Amino acid sequence: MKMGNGVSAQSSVFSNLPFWKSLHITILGLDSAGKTTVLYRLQFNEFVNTVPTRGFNTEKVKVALGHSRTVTFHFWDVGGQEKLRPLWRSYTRCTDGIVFVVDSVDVERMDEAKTELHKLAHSSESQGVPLLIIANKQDLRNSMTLADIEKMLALGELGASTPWHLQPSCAIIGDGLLEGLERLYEMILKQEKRQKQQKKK
Ligand code: G3D
Ligand code: MG
Repeated sequence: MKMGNGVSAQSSVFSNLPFWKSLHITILGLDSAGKTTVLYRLQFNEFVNTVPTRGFNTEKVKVALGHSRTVTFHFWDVGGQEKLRPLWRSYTRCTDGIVFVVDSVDVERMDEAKTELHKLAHSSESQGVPLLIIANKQDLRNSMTLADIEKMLALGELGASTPWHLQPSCAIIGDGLLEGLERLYEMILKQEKRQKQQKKK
């Protein structure tokens, strides 16, 4: 059997998620937003000192979500420096969900983050892929509120075909991360169901 076509066959049984099912999740965002901190916080459940990501980091992490479900997430943390952003497309081609990390303190670059986020949501590769937007660094005194971030990122303009959730977090201590993943997981299940129903029509 050829492997390449396995994805669509698997997603048809997605609602009864088998225990071995692993979700492909891409972590994106501007450089220094906290992507690598999020990844290693989830992986080791502790704070790890990070260095700027040149290529990408990848980890498989088993995460215990609510209702005693364990889901394996295969995370791809891609560098966010401007020269690396064209690479994002190749990671989002077959992703089940996208985690987009923003620095809640970086007012100056919020507009740049918005541009990249909307580019991503409208690219053909990631059309309809659920988005978990992490408002990171909420521990800092001068962090923007969720309402401000929602407005500055123009999340309301993402369009009906892209499910999204905005999650406040502090990646250094891990606050909000599991909650966010839980929401992402639910959005992925919903989207799969919706796509299955559309195919039947
Ligand atoms: P990136 O992978 O998106 O480029 P990193 O970002 O994970 O490398 O993080 C960039 C810097 O932000 C790091 O600090 C990291 O410790 C810090 N950071 C990440 N998450 C949080 C958070 O929730 N709160 C605070 N206060 N800082 C955070 P350095 O000093 O190493 O640049
Ligand atoms: Mg990094």
